[in-house]
Amino acid sequence: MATKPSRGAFIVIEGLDRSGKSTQAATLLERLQSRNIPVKFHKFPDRVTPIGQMIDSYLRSKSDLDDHVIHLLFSANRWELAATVEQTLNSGTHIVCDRYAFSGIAFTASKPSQIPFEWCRTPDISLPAPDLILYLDISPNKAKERGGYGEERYEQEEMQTRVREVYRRMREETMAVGSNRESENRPQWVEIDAGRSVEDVGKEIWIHVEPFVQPSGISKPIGR
Ligand code: T5A
Ligand code: NA
Repeated sequence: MATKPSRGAFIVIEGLDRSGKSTQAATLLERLQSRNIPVKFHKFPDRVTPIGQMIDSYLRSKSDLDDHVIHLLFSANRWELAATVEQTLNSGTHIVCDRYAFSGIAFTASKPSQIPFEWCRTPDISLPAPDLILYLDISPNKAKERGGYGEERYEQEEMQTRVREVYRRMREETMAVGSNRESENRPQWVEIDAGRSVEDVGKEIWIHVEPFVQPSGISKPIGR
């Protein structure tokens, strides 16, 4: 049994709808578990909680909500689990998380209602920040060819094209070298070509994840 690290790594998988996030999260979990590396899985939206049920109903177009309201519910859904995330990391267990605050910002900021980017960012400020963001990049055209596309509210090509642009902006902002203290603690954002086979994408993900899951653990405090 591997020893528990000082603090676990918070690894987030992001990307357009059908970019393969859930497939890769499952592969990564198996890889970690087969090496006896302690890991817990989260997924947002977590459709099980009372807030998550409202989100689920909205996404399946069974209910309608103002764009601001649904945005705040997505954020509240993350805040519901923030303390658990922190406890898990501090106990030395890693977290693999399928979507996080970046999805929240990218999707709302891409809506026709043109809610300002800064407004979209605000409710998620101070949430535990990931150490590593694995952004699965795919063209909306290619994503569309994959199974199940078009069943939920945001799964249309024009929307996904805008979402991809917002992800690009967030990547640039996250990776920009700043002089402030926060920049020392900024997450690492890696872009992965998700248009390849499940195996190839999985191999590349592992190359980026391995340094974060060493027995020595993560020494820096959890970011915000
Ligand atoms: N949302 C989410 C917000 O608006 N605000 C928020 O704050 C958050 C958190 C639901 C929606 O909510 C929005 C974003 C979304 O529009 P969800 O529950 O994560 O979010 O959506 P799901 O429908 O569960 O997942 P996705 O559509 O995003 O798909 P995945 O997880 O990216 O893709 P996956 O792995 O399920 O694969 C899709 C299909 O492609 C195949 C799979 O077998 C599957 O059939 N596939 C591949 N095919 C070929 N090559 C590969 N490499 C493949 N990888 C997978
Ligand atoms: Na998914």
